[in-house]
Amino acid sequence: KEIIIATSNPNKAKEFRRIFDESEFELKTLLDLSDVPEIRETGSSFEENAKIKAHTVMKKFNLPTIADDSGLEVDALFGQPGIYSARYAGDHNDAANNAKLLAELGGVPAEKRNARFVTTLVFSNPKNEKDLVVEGEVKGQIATFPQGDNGFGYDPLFYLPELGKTMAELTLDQKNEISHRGRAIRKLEKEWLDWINW
Ligand code: ITT
Repeated sequence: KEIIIATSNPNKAKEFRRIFDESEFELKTLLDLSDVPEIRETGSSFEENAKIKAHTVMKKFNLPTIADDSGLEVDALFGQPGIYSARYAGDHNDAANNAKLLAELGGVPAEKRNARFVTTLVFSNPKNEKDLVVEGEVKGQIATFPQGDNGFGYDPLFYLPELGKTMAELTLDQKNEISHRGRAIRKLEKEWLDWINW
């Protein structure tokens, strides 16, 4: 059974693949497909953007399609960068995004650096009229300097107090166990059995 993950982000793709490693599903991402239509993330929420990605890709390839729209919400920045997480500092550049985040939080003390990662997944299937939508989150704090080489995006700055580590110091499996994305994917797996018409 083929499922498309409507992402061009190789790191998201890796996290999805690990969870579906031993399943009956064959995952394809936008990195594996040609003639991928242009996708414009013009929505004003994670859900709207995930729907745009899922619908654009599902209509083109006529296969069950999951889209992930995700980001970082920082309390002291009133929820920013939020849906603009990928392009916070201009273009899609993790190092520049992290530098900007640290600058914006300059002087903010540890107890006011709370944040969450959030993922909204939209699963759209040609044979189902409605989408399946789930969300996953993980809470943490923004560190004052980056640590760790794993993961991507804001992971080196996302500190998990219970583990005493940043997300970038976790292995792929450890990240998937606690992350917004891992949680959302497992929720989706539970719900889709009652929903999907293959
Ligand atoms: P696709 O739209 O092709 O899936 P994208 O990277 O543009 O890829 P988003 O629009 O959902 O995806 O932006 C998500 C951004 O949020 C991502 O680029 C990171 O900056 C950040 N982000 C999301 N999940 C993250 C994670 O698990 N760890 C670190 N940063 C994350």
